[in-house]
Amino acid sequence: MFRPLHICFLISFAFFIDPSSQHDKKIQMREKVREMFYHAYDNYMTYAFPHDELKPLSKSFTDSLSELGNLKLEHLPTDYNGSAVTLVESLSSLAILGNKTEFEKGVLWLSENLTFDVDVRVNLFECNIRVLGGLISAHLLAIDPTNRLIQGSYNNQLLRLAEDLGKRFLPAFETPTALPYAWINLKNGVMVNETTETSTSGCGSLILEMGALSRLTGDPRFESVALRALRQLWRMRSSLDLLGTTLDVVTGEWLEYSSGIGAGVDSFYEYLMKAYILFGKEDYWRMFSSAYLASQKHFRYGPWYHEANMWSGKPTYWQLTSLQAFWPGLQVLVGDVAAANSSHREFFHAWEKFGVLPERYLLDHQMIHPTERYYPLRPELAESTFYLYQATKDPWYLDVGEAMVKSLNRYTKVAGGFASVRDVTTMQLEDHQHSFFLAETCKYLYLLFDDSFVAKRNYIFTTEGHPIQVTSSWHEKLPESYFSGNWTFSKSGAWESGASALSMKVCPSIAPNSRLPEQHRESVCHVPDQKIDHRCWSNRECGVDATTCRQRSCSEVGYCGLWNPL
Ligand code: DMJ
Repeated sequence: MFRPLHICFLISFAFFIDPSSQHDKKIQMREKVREMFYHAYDNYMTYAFPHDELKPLSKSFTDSLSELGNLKLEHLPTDYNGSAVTLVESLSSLAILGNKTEFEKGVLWLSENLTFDVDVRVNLFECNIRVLGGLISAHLLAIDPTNRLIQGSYNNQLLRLAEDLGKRFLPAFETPTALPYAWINLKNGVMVNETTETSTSGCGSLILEMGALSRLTGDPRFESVALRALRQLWRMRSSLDLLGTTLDVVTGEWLEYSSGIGAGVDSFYEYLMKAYILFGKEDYWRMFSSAYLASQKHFRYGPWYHEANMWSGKPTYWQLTSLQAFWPGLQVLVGDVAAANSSHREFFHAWEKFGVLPERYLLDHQMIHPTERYYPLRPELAESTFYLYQATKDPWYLDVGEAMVKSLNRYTKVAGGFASVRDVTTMQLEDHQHSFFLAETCKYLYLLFDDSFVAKRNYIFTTEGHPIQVTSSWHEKLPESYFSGNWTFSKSGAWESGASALSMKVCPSIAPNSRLPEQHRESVCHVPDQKIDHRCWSNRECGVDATTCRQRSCSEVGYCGLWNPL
């Protein structure tokens, strides 16, 4: 039976040898990213810590853990000093950068000072991925004997904090549908007249952190509520296996029928796949494969993804959004490397065109969205670039990373840190350095140029970029030998075929072509582009698209793709 390629992808980290020409460049770029990280981190520590996030233009702070709920500072208790969200978010990156001293300092400070007994309303999803995920990942890194990040002074304090936070989440799940409220007051539970509206990603992407918390504490409640919510969400899918974007947690009714792979839904797909990798339950795989197939059938248009109505499958919005750029990374885990590559090129093309990625680009009008013109230092393109480089070792992805590093330094670096871009057409800046810049953007760029942290080890990264090691004791199927060097699958080179059974299933079956041996085809109609990097001078060099079976053409900038409308 088909198995996705994530297993061999994960264990293939160690088996590539870099030509020496790439080696020097990677070291040089790695050091540039290290500088970026510390410029952002040091400024946060100087001007914002222990508050949540840095305002790099005014060299001040914002308590975003609560502002994630649009709650402004005046609604906060006057003695509230924030929850050091950026420090929590930075720990796993500090570990990856090998800074044991700063990691240890951060862990000990949080152990002594962090409290969740505060009268603050927070967004469950954001607090889960940033704070709970950050604490769990840092705890796992702190107790990992191979890292030796902490010298004797660590007694599971971060895990105790995570457990306390997890317990404060539990009242959110007390709804008639088992779907959690989107907002929770950390001290008082669900507030009177709390909104009952949430999003698919909001209630469908809690399982990695809550599942890990249960495995680590032995308290099954965290995993159980997150799984119950996920199953309920899946039961609400349409006959096309599509979900909407927003819903009501009390009535269980969909509020927004249109959805895609971006905002409001994105990490729902990601967590089904990653939960399968981390816990090995067939259930996750069954849900993921149906959801993924539906996304390919109903959202994919060549290398792009539009939105569609969950009941009819009819396209609704034709937009490329910055959040969608995580999708190629997910596709690498699935084994759809060719599809990942073609979409990734589109996102990078947009990055090159504007200098950074605009939040929303209207594909049908070929213009940036009139109001969503910002780039808040998002990590998704760097994340996909890292995965694609790991899967292919194509040096082109290093060039992509280099271009991104250049743009970030050129447009967003200021004396007080890195600032978000308010408008990508003018590069006017905004006074905010989001914590995910340290948790994800810098981390994925660093890992692109130096993957020693993941070499010979199997991690999944949460949607906020926090690593959690895949361990056989949490996994329903992994044999003990999985970690000790059973590399036969990757050594056989089977991963290289680039096609997965999933992509075969979504591709229509028409007459086979003979240009390519069976094992190198993505589908029976697939004719590959002449050049492996899809570059071209003319249409003659372009093949037939695997999913739609339509002839690809050469774009103005010299890439094969489905550029002509139907
Ligand atoms: C991050 O907080 C997470 O990756 C989340 O899933 C959505 N995207 C933001 C950063 O863009």
